[in-house]
Order: sequence, then C-alpha cells, then structure tokens
Amino acid sequence: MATKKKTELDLQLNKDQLKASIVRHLRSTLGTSEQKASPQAWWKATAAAVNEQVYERLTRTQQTHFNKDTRAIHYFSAEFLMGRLTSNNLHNLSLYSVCEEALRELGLELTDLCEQEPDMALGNGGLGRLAACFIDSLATLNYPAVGYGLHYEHGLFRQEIQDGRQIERPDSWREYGNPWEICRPESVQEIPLYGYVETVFGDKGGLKKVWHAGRKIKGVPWDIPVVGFGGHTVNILRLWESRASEFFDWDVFNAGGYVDSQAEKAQAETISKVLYPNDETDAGKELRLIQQYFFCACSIKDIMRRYKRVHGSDFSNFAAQIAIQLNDTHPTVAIPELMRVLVDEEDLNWDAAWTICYQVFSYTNHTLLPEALEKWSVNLFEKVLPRHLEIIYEINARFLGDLVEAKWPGDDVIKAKLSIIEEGEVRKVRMGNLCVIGSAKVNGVAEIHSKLVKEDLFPEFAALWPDKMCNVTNGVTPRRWLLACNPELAALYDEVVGKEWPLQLDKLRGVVKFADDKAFQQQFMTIKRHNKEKLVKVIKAETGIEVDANAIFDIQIKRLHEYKRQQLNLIHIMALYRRLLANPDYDMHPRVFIFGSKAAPGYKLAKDIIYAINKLAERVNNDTRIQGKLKVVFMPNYRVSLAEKMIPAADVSEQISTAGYEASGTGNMKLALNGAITIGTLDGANIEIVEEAGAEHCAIFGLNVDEVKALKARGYNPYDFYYANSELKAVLDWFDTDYFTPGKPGELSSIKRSLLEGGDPYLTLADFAAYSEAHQLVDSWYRDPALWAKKAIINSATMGKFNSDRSIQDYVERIWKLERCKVG
Ligand code: NBX
Repeated sequence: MATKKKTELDLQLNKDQLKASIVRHLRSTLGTSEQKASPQAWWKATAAAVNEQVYERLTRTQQTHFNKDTRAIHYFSAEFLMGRLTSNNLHNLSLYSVCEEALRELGLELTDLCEQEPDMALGNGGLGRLAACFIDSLATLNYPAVGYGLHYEHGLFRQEIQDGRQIERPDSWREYGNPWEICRPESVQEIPLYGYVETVFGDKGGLKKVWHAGRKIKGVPWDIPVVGFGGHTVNILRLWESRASEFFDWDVFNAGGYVDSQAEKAQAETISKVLYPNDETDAGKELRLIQQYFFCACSIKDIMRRYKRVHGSDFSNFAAQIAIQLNDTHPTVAIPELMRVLVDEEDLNWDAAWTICYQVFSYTNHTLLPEALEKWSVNLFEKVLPRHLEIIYEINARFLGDLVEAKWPGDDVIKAKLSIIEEGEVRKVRMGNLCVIGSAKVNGVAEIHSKLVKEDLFPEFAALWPDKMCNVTNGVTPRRWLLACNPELAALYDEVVGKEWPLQLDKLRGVVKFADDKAFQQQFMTIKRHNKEKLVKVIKAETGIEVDANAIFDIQIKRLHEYKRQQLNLIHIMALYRRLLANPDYDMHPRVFIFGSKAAPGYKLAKDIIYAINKLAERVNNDTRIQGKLKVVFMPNYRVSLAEKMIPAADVSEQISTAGYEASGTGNMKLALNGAITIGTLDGANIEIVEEAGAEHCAIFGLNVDEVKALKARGYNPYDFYYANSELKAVLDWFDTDYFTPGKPGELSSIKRSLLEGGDPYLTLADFAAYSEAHQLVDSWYRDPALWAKKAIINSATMGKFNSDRSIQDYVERIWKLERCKVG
C-alpha cells in the first residue's frame, strides 16, 4: 500500500498526543519516570517531543531545497546570540498553548520548564543577536538559508558582581547536553593550517601553488534547526567544533608520544573553546585569526561539497547559486579561501575565479570606531595562512594596478589609503579594505550609519564603485521580542488588529487610532504594570533590592562602552540624588534606574563604571532621606533571557550614545516595540525610530552628528562645561570623595579623570545639560497618565518598520536576489 504523504494537519499535534509524547520521551529518551523526573528532565523530554515535529519539517525543507536547487544565502558570522530556544520553537510551531495545557495536566508549568534552559550565548551583543534574528526571519519568509559559525564550548562569560565589581566566570551552556543540536559526523571537514607554499608545474602546464600544511584540524558540524514562524521552513544553523585530526595524532601516538598527542589534541580543541569577549575592540590574537579561518574554511568546503554534488566541477553556476553574507569583517578570510579553492584546487584561472568571488560575497559593516576595524599583522598571516597572504597580495596588486591606477593615475597617497596592506613598522592586512574589494555589495545597518560608511569610512571606494554601498536598516524578530516575551500585550494586539501582526508588524499601525481611547489606554497600562510587577520580583530575587512598580522604570541595557555613555546616565542619577539631598521635597516622580551590561574583561574604565553604578546603588537605595524617590539597580549577568524579562517592563528606554558612534542599535527597537519611551540622541536607528513614532513622542536631546563633528573640529574642551555648570562640577568632584566608597576615597576617580584630563572623547559633559532637561520632560509627561499612555502606545504601534523580516526583505531585494521556496 502506498504511504500517503503526511499533510500539515497530520503534523499538527493535539494536547493529548503531545502529552503522551513528552511522557514517552521522559521514559525512553531520558531514562526516568514521572515520579522521579527533575525539572531539567521534564524540559528535555518536552524538547525531545517538540523535536519530532522539528525534524520532520527539517527533512521536508531539505528535500524541497535539494529538489528545487535554488539559490541560497549563507550567513557567515563568528557569533549567533540565540538565547533560549524552547519557547521560541513552540511559538513558531504554533504549539505553545497546546504544550502549556499538556504540561499543566502533568502538573507542570511551561514557563518554569523554560527556565531550565541555559542561554545559548554564542555572541557578545548586537551583532550576534542580529544574526539570530536574521536566521529566524529567513526561515519565516521561506528563504533557503544556512547560518555558519563556531560551536564555542564556552559562550560569553557569566558575570557575577562581588562587592560591586564584575567577576567573569566561564559559561558552560552545554555542560548537561543541549537538546536542540544534532551532531553530523558525516559532514566532518579537515582544515589545514601553518606550513609553507611550494610552486610546482601544473598538469596543464604553467606553474601551480601547493600549500603544505603544518597541521590539520578536524571540523565537526553541529546543526541547530531554525524553525520559521508557521513551521513551514526549518533551515539550519551549522556551527563548527574543532577537534584533533586523527591523521596527525596517530603519527605522534605511534612514535610513543601519547602525552604529546594529547597536547596536540588539547591545542586543536582550543580553537572553538571560547568566544572572545571583546565587542568593538580587537585583540589581534593568533587564536582569533585561526578561529575565523577555521569556521570559514569548514563552511566553504561544506558549500563546495553541496554544489559539486549537483554541478560537478562546472563552476559556471556557482555565483548564481551561492550568496555569502559576511557579518562584519570577522569572516573576511573566506574571500581568499574561496579564491584558493577555485584556483589551487579546482584549477580555475585567476580571472574566472575572481569574477565568481566578488559576485558571491557581500559585507555588512557594524562599526565606524577605528579601534574596531580589524587588522592582522602580515607576519602572523604569513605564519598561519601563508597561501592566503600570497592571494591577498595578488588581489591587492591587481586592484591597485588596474582600478585605482585607472581612476587616480599616479596618486600614491590614494593607493596607500586603499591598499589592503597598511605599511608601517608592523605591516598589517586591513580586513575592511579586503571586504570592500572582494564584495559585490557593502551595507551599513541604519540610514545615518550607511551614509557615514560611504562618506567618512570608505569615500574613495564609494567613488570607485558608486553602486556598491547601500543601507539595510536593522530589525528584530517580533516573535521573540513581542509575541513570546510580552504575552499579554501580544494577546491585546491580537484582539485589536488581528493575529497577522507577528508576520506583518506594520499591522500594529491599526493600534494608533486607539492611542487616545481611555479604555484602551487602561488595558495597555495595566499590562505594563503586570510586566513591571514581574520584574520587581526578578530584581528582588537577583539583587535583593526592593523597588516599587509605581515608579518610572528607566532601563539602559547594552554592552558597556564609553561611546554608549552609561557614564552620562550615572552622572545624571548622581545629580538627581544631589537635588533630593539638597531639597527632600524636590519634585520628581519616583524613578528606578535599571542597568544591565557586561564589560569586556580587559576594559578597565568600563569595569570602573560598573563598580560606580553599584556603589551609587548601595548608597542611594539605603538612604531613607530621599523617601524611596530614587533607586538604582544593576542586574547581574545581562543576557538574552534576562532582556526578555526587562524589556516588557520598561517605561523609559535609554539610547544615549554620542551621535555618530552607535551604528544602529537594536535594543532601542525592542524597547519601543514594548511601549517604552525613548530618551535618546539622534544616532543610529534612533533617527528612524523618531521618524516612525513622531518626534513629539520621544525625548530627543543633545548634539547631532554634524554638531559633534563641528565641536570636535573646533577643539572640544570638557573643562568649559565643568566650570560653566556648577551642578555638573559638584557631581564630578563627588567621584574624588569617599561618599560612595566609605573609607576609600579616589576609588571612583578614574571616571572623573576620563571626563576631564582624558578629554572626554565621547562628549559626555557637552550633552549633560540637554540630557538632564530631557529627563525633566519625561518626568512631566509621566505625571499625566493619559499623555504617557498615548505616547507609549504610539511608540509600540509604529515600530513595524523594525521587523527583521523587513530587513531580510531589503537584503533580498538590494543584495541577495533570492526567491522564496515554499515547503509544502
Ligand atoms: O552591531 C553592533 C553595533 O554596535 C550596533 O550599533 C548594531 O545595532 C549591532 C547590529 O548591527 N556591533 C556589535 O555588536 N559588535 C560586536 O559585538 C563585536 C563583536 C566582536 C568584535 C567586534 C564587534 N570583534
């Protein structure tokens, strides 16, 4: 009898089936029983039951993609900050409430089980989280896509706070297993490193390069299924784990070198051991270059294998089939690697290979900070990747000799600027220049940022290739950042605008007409209140601090960096505290300032700012004189799962970077979508948020990009502001006392020093007065509940543009030229 293909309906589980499946997995997969099972076992059994659905759809997706042989996007990123997957997968499979009911009948709460899951924290911040949102959107929109990255054993460090200071602890997200990943030994790759290059006579005549590797590393792929919303397409995120290659170990082992072979093994496994915790700055470490090459080479091999299975050695379709997006410069080495494979291994001539190469790659820039632009020393490159350095030299020689010479004949200054190689005492490979030269398209991540990429960072490249530079404004997935994290607001929106908004976030515009409606305002603010009450409990549990849900919850959550200006927030809170001490009746609505932030372990000033926030918190929170009008909370170990609890509870969103420095921001989008009012500068995507929500519904302050540039050009002197503003002076002088660190004066002085002697590179003092005024405006708005509710509603309802589905659609139209591939 012919087996009938399962229909969608067959796939959809009901409550009783899911319940039976969970219990079956508890017994047969987890080897325990309903009586004995721990919450963790229940969570894993639930995941296993869900995986039956996931795998069926994954297989269908892969078959469909194979049969249709369509063009696919390969998203190369050193980071994917996935967070937890259980509730996300349940939502995307439309199984969330079914599962909730099934578990309830078993005496369990789904939300409790979800807390068992460790965050998959394989990223630092915005860049890694953006990659996670993008693969969600790609699957949701039914685009054939693979995410490629590194299977770090330890993700971003866990942050503990001890006596106010950040302590880094290792993160062991898979210590007890991760039910969402599948090991694929059948797709293992072997990757060469070190060694030397030999020039030999090729079979077809002419010379040929052969790279003799000094060692080889095994790349083991782990697949994480990426379930699109609606559950049609299940793509994969393929993360490479490094292992010792058997070929190498055996030689050493047979020679009696068991211990040496173990050392080799340990070294090989070091490559994917730990995520570098620096965001924005680059350490230039050998291991990091090896990490980058390792995951790019494994991924290119994987793409080649799949391509050749269908097309053999005919590469004429390669560029039509394969698109690769480079998430910042971290995967740049993929460009010379593809050249190496095509020229050295597949015997294509240089021109043919290059024509393919620059059509395949595109590059996203996420920063203008000079210290963040990756450069590798030529010596290091030569040692680790000798053949790649030769290829880079060849790319560079042809680029400078042909294109640059034709456009600017004899201009050596421009040549030096555009060269991939930076000359100097230590010669360096500029990864940004290599990316631009080797890519079809280069994009920034918000309108203003893309403009600055074009005009300030790469002006000559833009003159050479006017069509290469473009913009794709970032977005966030509304499934995780509204539907899953704010269920009450999601349900309200379902009622008011229908259930399509998680796919078409623009539909929320339909809510605007209720912004003045008293009943709706009340519903909206009641939900906010519930979310705040939940956060009150989390704050108490995590920090012991008691806060009142009647206060304004003012939240700044992001990595700690001077340009993001947590120090501006800090000195403003100190100013408020002074006002309250000077006048206990100082008229302000009670405020809770809440921070969440990790500092790079080597970033001394950033760690000092965390310490100062905690010391200020200790003093303020225990000062009865101010009658609870001011509270300060530093939430330890900020991460995706904590963001999901903080964002729905925010009244005010702090987006206060120095204009021109925050490429886009994505937390700004999540907070506004959940009804927070932005207090921010005209920087990154804030500008577009204000365009959507209306300037009157945001508290914008401070210097804009042009004013920042002008002030810097005039010569900025922070002392001008210090002496001109007595409150600011008093606050800064406070850092030198022991008011916040009893018996230890000077412990916080580094912050004052950076703002005065250090020259205040991010113009904190220049923006202080305007920031303080903006806060007063926000305070006055909050005292008018109807006005506040209206602004909060309008902010949430107008964030449709910042759906990551829209970003992906922009990438598809402007860069990737993909077609959707419906999985039946
Ligand atoms: O990328 C961030 C930007 O700062 C944000 O403005 C932007 O919204 C976000 C997404 O486009 N950049 C970022 O997160 N960078 C890193 O995390 C990073 C990590 C490692 C590294 C350099 C930067 N070596």
